[in-house]
Amino acid sequence: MASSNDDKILAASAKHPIVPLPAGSLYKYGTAGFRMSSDLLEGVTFRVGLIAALRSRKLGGAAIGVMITASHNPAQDNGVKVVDPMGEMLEQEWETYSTRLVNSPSDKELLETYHALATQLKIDLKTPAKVVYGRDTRPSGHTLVAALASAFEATGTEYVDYKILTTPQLHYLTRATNTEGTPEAYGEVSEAGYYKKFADAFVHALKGRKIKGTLTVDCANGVGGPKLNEFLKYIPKDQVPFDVKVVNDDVLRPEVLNLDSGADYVKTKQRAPPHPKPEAGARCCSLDGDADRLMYYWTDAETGFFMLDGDRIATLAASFIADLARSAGIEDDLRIGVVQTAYANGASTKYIQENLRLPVVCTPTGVKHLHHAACSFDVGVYFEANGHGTVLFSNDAMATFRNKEPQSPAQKDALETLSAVGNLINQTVGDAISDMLLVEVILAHKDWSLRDWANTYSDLPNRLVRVEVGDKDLFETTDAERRLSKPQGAQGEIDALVKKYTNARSFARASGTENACRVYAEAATRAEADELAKKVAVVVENYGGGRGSAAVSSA
Ligand code: 16G
Ligand code: MG
Repeated sequence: MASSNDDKILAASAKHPIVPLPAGSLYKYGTAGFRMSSDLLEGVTFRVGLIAALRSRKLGGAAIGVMITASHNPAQDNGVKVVDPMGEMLEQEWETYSTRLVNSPSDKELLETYHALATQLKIDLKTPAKVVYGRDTRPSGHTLVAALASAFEATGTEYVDYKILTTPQLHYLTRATNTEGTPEAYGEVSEAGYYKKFADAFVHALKGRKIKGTLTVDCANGVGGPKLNEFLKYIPKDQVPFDVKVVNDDVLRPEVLNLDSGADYVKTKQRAPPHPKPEAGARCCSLDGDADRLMYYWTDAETGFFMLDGDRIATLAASFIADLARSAGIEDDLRIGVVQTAYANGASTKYIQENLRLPVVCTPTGVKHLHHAACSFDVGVYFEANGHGTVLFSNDAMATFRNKEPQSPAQKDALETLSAVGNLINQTVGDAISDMLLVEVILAHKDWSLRDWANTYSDLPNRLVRVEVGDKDLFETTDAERRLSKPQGAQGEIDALVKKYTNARSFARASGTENACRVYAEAATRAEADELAKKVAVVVENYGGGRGSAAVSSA
């Protein structure tokens, strides 16, 4: 069993040691991979490199992606996650294998677990393997990619270091690498290929329509800033005037990353970033630290601050695509559906079902669940309220747009727009830059302002509360996280509270990213939503072996 690679793995592991955690704690591959203070991550990342190499060998040498980012977390954090060949999130079972390998207590046990996994999963370690990787702008990224490279050298794995990328760019490159030279080729295998693909689709999808006014884009001082600036160079300005003001794009001072800016700030604080102060009525949007979430908003004297979140982007995209499908005469051939989580505002769900007459599926939180559910439609629109999402088009749907014989100029126009929209939306994962282009295209087609978009329906007032509990693992959910199955009795108390309010809904779940529970409540009025959230938070605290009072934040 022992091979020369074993000595190399042992030697490399000794250079990137794992930091022991306090007894009873484990490193865990969560909804966003391993994410924590960067001081703890070097050994973890080396071991994730071993997993990525194993995964590639398991899949006959298909390229696997690894992204180093902690998204909207503070600059001192970092994270590492694995991307499957078509750009999807790592298959769920492999999260468990990753957790097992990463928690091996010593170099020797690491090697044993590595071989045990290879045997269990019938992986021939002589199969070639390939991994492509990138990192965001965090300074700790340097050390972490060096640990990855060590793992690939030690295991004889081919690798490509794409240096600084947004998360969706790494997903794009993973898929492009694996589809190169096939009929499903996703695009040129380079960062420039990404810009070319989306710039070209943007021009085609606009079909001569004009984008009005200036769009201000807050990049959270993250990797989205330089990448958006680069992207804009690929737009033929003479054909498509697109006036974009890029702000908060300072990536040279790590301390400003995600500071009072970005999509997560806008969503959780429900306000515009204070710097630079947006002009009254200006069309604004924010990306998060790794450019996979998007929020639109404007501020003016009449309305104050108004936010258009993931639910709004989903409804805008779904209504646009459904209208195009009707104009193209293919509405009966195309199953269009929307995927949301329990956090979607009830008003958006009602609007999709009753006004757009489209089916809605609710899944647990986390991109992989939504993505999976969206695959069951010909056109699956999925968005989390936090602004992460995309639209998936099946190969059949794309073929229909290309091959259907149009019966009129209007049908031809609709089919061409659908094709371009299919190319414009990143098929691998939610992508703030691609989503932003989609929103701009739709607003241009409809000749809508943000206010017109906002007028489609009224959100129910809602509140999100973070509750510190002794043990969040006491809380187990069912029905796509909408009900608690454990602890016994808790759901009954929540139901009794919800009944007392108008149009109300509330649920509690353990966070997948922090040691806390989250409570969401919505109701007909702001006062009712706030009161219900507070009362449900008290129930959660009581059942969770309470630890101090509930910390309330708006949502
Ligand atoms: C992660 C998820 C995001 C989810 C969030 C919920 C991915 C790539 N990211 O950021 O989709 O909304 O966790 O956090 O899946 P929570 O479990 O702490 O509420
Ligand atoms: Mg992100």
